[in-house]
Amino acid sequence: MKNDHVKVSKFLSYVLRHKPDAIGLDLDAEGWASVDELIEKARQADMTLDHPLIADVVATNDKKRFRLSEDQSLIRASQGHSIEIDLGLKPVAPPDILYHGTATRFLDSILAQGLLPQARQFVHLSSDAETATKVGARHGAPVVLIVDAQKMAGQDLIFFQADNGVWLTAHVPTDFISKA
Ligand code: HQG
Repeated sequence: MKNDHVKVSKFLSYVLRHKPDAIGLDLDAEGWASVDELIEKARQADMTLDHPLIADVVATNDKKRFRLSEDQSLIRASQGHSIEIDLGLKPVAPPDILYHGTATRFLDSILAQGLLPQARQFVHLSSDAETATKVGARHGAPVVLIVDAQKMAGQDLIFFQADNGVWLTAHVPTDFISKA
């Protein structure tokens, strides 16, 4: 991503996932904001945005973090929220195995409590170990955990898949976690 795109992506992540109040932005129950209102409220916070820039950031974002409505008038983050919103996702049968990347220093706690969503609404899981390694490395020396998603699904634990492919679940109990 271009430098200015990274800055815009970080700004959008902040206001669409965590703190819309920081710029007085309204999100609806499913996390959508009006693009016009976003542009105006961002301007008041010294962040210059316009429709073509937002469309470009959405289209080229490395993790496809955001989505525009079909008529381009609304925008939301595809996952990663800490605020309470309903993404309106339907439960999906997961692949047999999913991966979670974390930092080695969290291991003892995770192996005692399972994976918790912490500040976010869901535990985030990847379908490949490489992505999980990158996610874990954001927090320190990375370690990849294997989640027995098939066994979880067999016990009626529910999975969702965000628009950008990230797998989401409420909690992964320790029984289903092993080290890669
Ligand atoms: C850890 C990024 C101790 C968990 C990524 C993680 C992802 C525990 C940290 C998305 C624990 C939370 C989410 C327990 C979980 N004890 N630590 N019981 N249970 N943890 O950032 O999964 O770039 O909220 O392992 O790519 O790292 O923002 O979650 O290390 O998709 O789009 O608590 O964020 O995407 O950290 O990352 P995070 P995450 P974006």
